[in-house]
Amino acid sequence: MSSETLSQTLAEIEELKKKHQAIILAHNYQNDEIQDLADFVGDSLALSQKAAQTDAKVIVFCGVHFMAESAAILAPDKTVLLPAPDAGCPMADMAEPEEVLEWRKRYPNAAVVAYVNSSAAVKSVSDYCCTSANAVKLVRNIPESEIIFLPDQNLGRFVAQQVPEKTIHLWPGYCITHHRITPEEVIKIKNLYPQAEVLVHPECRHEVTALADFVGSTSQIIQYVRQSQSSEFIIGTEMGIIHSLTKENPSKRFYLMSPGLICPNMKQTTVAKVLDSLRHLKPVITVEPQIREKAVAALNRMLKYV
Ligand code: CIZ
Ligand code: SF4
Repeated sequence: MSSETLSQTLAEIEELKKKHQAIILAHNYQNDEIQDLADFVGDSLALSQKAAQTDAKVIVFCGVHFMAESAAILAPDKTVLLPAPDAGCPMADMAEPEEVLEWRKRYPNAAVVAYVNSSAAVKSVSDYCCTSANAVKLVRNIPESEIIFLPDQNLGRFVAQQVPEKTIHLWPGYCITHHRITPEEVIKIKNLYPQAEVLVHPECRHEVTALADFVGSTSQIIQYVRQSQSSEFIIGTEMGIIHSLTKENPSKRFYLMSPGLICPNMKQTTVAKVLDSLRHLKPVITVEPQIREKAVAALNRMLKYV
């Protein structure tokens, strides 16, 4: 898109936002230009909460499908649009509600903790939801001592290390983007930038998180950098986060841990698709009322313990 076309498109987006009382929410992993045009940038829970609290009638959710579903669960009276309707999450697809029910039979005393990266249907057959920012705290605080953690085995393993007093059954899912990083890559980049602090997401493998100075969600990594005295950081999560980090900390330097840290689904949202979704008020993401009711209960149970 030429810069003239881009500014025309942005002007039209602004006009349509006013006309439809819409706000644009973008995940930390979105393309830079999407983060720049958004009203709020954040992690999936913060964005869903924003969706629930805002006076806007239309939410344009720049992210992947399960995130727009979470917004629809928490803001059922609003129209939630997902400009990139094919943007799914391969990890969320690694758990189906029928399988969860089978695991429940296998471990009848276990509580099911579902990472937000799961479908509304999976959340509806789970006891609690969690995010990567609060998974450890939630698992530690809930009364149950036996837990089925799904779908991310890496986040589950990280939680199990921090909460050794509980028995955690790990679902075999993983994020194709984070799971790909190898410890060899981390060692190589650490040798290149020996002064840098290493910050990684808990969706990375255990062998990778073991080499980090800090393990946290996107919001926690952003907060860590804000407070740190260091001037260089190696970042082990999806590359989109570098945009906010650089904007907020122009004098600090950021090195992406691996060139493979790119989520193709997150990158499906474009400025043209945002415009299109506001023009046609489509595609709308909805959640069936029976599923929504149970999923919202799992989300609310999370809020009680974190
Ligand atoms: O919950 C989110 O937004 C995800 C998927 C990652 C993170 O760490 O924020
Ligand atoms: Fe899913 Fe991984 Fe992409 Fe997040 S980064 S949306 S977990 S595939």
